[in-house]
Amino acid sequence: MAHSRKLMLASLLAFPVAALAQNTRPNVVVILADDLGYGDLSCYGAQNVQTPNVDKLAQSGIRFRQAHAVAATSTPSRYSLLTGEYSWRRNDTDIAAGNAKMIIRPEQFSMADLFHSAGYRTAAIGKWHLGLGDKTGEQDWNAPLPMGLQDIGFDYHYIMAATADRVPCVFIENGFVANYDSSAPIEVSYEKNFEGEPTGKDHPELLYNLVNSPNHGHDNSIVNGIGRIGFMKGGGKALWKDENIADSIATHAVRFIEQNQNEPFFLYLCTNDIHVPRFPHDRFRGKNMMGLRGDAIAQFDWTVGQVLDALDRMGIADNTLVLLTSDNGPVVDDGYADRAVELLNGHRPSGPYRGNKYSAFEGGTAVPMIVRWPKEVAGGQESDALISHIDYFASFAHLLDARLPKGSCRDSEDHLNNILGQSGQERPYVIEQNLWHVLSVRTPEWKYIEPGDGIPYMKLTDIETGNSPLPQLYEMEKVTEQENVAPSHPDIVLRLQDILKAERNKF
Ligand code: NG6
Ligand code: CA
Repeated sequence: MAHSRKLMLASLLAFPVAALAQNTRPNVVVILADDLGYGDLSCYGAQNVQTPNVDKLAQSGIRFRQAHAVAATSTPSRYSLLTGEYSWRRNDTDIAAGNAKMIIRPEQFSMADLFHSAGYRTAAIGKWHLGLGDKTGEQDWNAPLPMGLQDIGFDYHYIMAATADRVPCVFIENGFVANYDSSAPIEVSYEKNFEGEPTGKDHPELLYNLVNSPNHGHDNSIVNGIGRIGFMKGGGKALWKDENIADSIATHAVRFIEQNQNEPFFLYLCTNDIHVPRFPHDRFRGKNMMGLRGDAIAQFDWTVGQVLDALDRMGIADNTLVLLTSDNGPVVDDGYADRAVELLNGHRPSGPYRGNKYSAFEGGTAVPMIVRWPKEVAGGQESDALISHIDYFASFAHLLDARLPKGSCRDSEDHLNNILGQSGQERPYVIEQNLWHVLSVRTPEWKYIEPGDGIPYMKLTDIETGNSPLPQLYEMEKVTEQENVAPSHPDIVLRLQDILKAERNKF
């Protein structure tokens, strides 16, 4: 791959990055999709579904071909992005329950703190999945939460506590349940059901919107005719309707943009799409050949369009840096009988890569990434620079010319030059984490997957996990990680093992 690395048109951009911060303070909008694969957008080769808004963004910006999330699942991936610290340095960053405590604690300097301290208005809208409140399982959902996103730098938030398939199925706005219904007090447990409440397991006849896939769980509480993970009671009119989630998220994002159009803002916008349960609004249904999974992609694209339209309407698109990416690779059957597998029709969610979400193979963490900033970045670019979400933090710090507190974002390196499509020093390797905490080192040419004792194949989701008791080495020029060449390249294995060891022992 090394010989094909190029930054098309990048040389058009002659300004020194360091000179930017003083006179240009762009708004920054990070759009983080959920479980959207490398091959799921039409600008990344998808043919069974069209994503015109995302494609337009790519045409007027840079499309990255070697971008990586830190982890192959949501919570560790988001933790790393928002803190600039690898999730695997901590043991409490695995897929969080809906009643997990705040994983990023107030004393940690977050990406929102970075923007907030630089004078930006900051917001988190959409999926959160990084815990709320100060103690796991002890939140009182009927009162303002004692610890929330306001304590880690967000001026405004309108979020789902975890995922759409986990209780509580309500939005939280500025630390309190949105549209709180005092006639239906909320209780949440991940241990036991509440007396008299039906579950998907005992009352499958009540799953009128979406049935769970066999053996996948998702059969605890029933909300909106869909089984969830975890138990909840109450909620009343605060309970979300899955078909309206994208509208709620887009509406709040657009409102935040409108209200802050005259000051610099940072918007961390996390869609629920295309995570399960995939239950998009009627108006996105049936327009592609892939069923609900394709409809959810179309709905994601619509959300992107809403944001871009708002920026245009406010006349601020020119000086707004939009960065679109996904938290981890794709999954087809992730727990609901939505016919996603049967209707793929030849579509390859992870593009050319092996493995999907959860996996140590590239499909787990290779994600789409698009950057657009019309004022400073020429459109129509493609980049093969190796990028990791871990570096967004230090790169944004550079963009803002901000000083960082000691010990903050300690794994993050400044690669603003690459993110803005300029040539310059590239990250020599990225580190990837799978669901079993197996780490890989990916360089432009090689991929080393450390040995691990997890299952090699996840039957539930039909995913190759990349786990093996043996060290694995792949030539990435071949992309597909088929032939383990570790035995014939002991020197390279050793070099990549050393990198991993050094990273692990760094702090
Ligand atoms: C898994 C869920 C899956 C999804 C995932 C988290 C089962 C069998 N599977 O445990 O449906 O919710 O967690 O996905 O319950 S993530 O993208 O938020 O990390
Ligand atoms: Ca995810």
